[in-house]
Amino acid sequence: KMSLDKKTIDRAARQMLERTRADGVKTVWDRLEAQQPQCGFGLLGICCRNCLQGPCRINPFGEPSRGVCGADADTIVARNLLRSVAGGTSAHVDHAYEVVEALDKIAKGQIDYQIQDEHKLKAIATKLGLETDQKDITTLAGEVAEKAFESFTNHTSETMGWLAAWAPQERIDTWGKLGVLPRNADREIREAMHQTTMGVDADPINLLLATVKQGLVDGFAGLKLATDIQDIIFGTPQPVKAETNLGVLKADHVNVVVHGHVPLLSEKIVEWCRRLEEEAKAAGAAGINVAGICCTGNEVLMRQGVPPATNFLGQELALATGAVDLMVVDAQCIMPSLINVAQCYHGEIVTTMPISKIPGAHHVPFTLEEADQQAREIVRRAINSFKKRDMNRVQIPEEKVPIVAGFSVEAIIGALAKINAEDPLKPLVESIKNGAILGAVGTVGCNNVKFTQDLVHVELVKQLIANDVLVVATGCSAHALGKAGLLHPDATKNVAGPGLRQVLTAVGEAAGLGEPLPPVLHMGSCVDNSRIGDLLIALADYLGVAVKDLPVAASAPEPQHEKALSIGTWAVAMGILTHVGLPPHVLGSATVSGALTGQPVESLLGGKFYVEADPVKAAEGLINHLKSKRKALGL
Ligand code: NFS
Ligand code: SF4
Repeated sequence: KMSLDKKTIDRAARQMLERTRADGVKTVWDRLEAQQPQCGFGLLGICCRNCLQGPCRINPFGEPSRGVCGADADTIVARNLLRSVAGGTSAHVDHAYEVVEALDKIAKGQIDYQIQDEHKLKAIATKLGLETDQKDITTLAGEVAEKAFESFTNHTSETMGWLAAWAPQERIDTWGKLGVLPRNADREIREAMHQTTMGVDADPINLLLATVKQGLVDGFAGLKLATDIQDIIFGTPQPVKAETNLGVLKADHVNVVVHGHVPLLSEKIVEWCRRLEEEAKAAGAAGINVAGICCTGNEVLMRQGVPPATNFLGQELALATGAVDLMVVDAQCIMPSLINVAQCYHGEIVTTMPISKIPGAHHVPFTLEEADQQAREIVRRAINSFKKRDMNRVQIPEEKVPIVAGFSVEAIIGALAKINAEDPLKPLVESIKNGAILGAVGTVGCNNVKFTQDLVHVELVKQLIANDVLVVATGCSAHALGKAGLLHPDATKNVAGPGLRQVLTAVGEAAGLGEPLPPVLHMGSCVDNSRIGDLLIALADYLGVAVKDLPVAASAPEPQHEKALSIGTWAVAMGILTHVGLPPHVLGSATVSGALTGQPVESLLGGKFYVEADPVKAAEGLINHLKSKRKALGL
């Protein structure tokens, strides 16, 4: 049996794992164990079941070397990878589509959501080439929504609008030469499904190029589009203080947990938790406490200061506290096992989307038109559930750690403007030039149960910041770093290297915070990786160089979801070295894995994948990369 300290570095999680073990409740760690040994063909990516003549599998050491149709390992691996990346892309694009639909309905006056950031709406409209003068906000919102819809579905073969408006010309030229400029998201995702069906594409390189195209669809029609529209509707984040880990749950409160990704629902839940306080008090609670899990947790943290309870691997453990009265989910990263854990302890699981149901959950079909009624109904169910809670079975770990989040690009530039109002990027760029800051790394993505939870995120980032690397984080990585205390000014004092500490202290003081900025800037959810992209594009533009030449890198230390693959592909397509703690299932093809991590992809795009499971070695590798980029720039 695996020991608890091999499962997680999070003390609250360990406490809950002791509890589930004592109670005989299975968790994701037990199920991983039950799956051993995992299928070697699957791990290598050399099984195919794309047609009914299969399933076929390739013997990595000899025969058979081809499937029934004649497809070899290179074809099968590349085809499987393209399908996975298209899967991740489709998740982000569908998410983006939903928020665009909301913007469109706001413009038509059909739903009870407001536009919180008119300034951003105008900025985006201008970038899209729309006339903004003398137009009222709703008209403009309708026009922006229309433009956004075109990026999903236009009927021409022109390049996807959201990409054309925001990608640097140098990249557009590079992608154009490779023939990977996407037309529109729906068409490209459909094409990827077609391309990978039986008897279509057998050329691994052609399949890899199609994979790059999916990465661009994800980056621009998924991530960027979702963030832009969410900022318009819900506001652009500004620095916010909160606490994180399971200790944010409150024994005497009704505890509502929002889990999933799309803020359309979670924002309304947060609002109704505030509005129904009195009903909760009448039911004997001290009030309503709302906490977040996974990326929708990040969305409501960034904009509303809602405390994140835990990240991906902690979702079952939150229920094991016996204190969660209701967990409401939308889509993505939701383990079906939640139902069993809730049944053993307490709490109701509520699903809300037509595409995302779980047997045993209560389903409330959430619609934009009736969002308020449905959110109210869900929060009332939570109050009812609280009444049924057995207080003797409540066990909430004490761990809660203070964090600062909310670092949109606008917020970062706002802080820097306090040092130099005319030229806000200058202080940051000067600090990079003079070596006080060595470079920047974005750590993003998931937990994966194959790793000790949070270990790779935390140890990697400690090394980076100690070596004066500025870290920006999103997704479950940001959660992991928050629980470890790295999203807090104290970490600047205690962990950051001297150069980084001095810069963050100066910015913090100038911005009137009375303390340094944290060494890790929490930039939001996984779709908010687009914020990192925006920041890099702005920095490159300022310096007059290409993004691929900046001393920066990306890392998904513990990747799990197909979305992590599509985000990583986008990052590599942007020209960024992208570290992953674990490779996708491609090792069965030397052609494919070699191309992704070597010269072929790097020479074409400027970026490539870098696989390293050991966080200390990975930090070393990333730091060496930053140094070589500095050298090439003459720094
Ligand atoms: Ni990103 Fe977020 Fe977490 Fe991974 Fe899942 S919640 S969208 S996919 S596991 S970081
Ligand atoms: Fe086998 Fe080819 Fe069918 Fe795949 S497409 S299952 S390799 S016959």
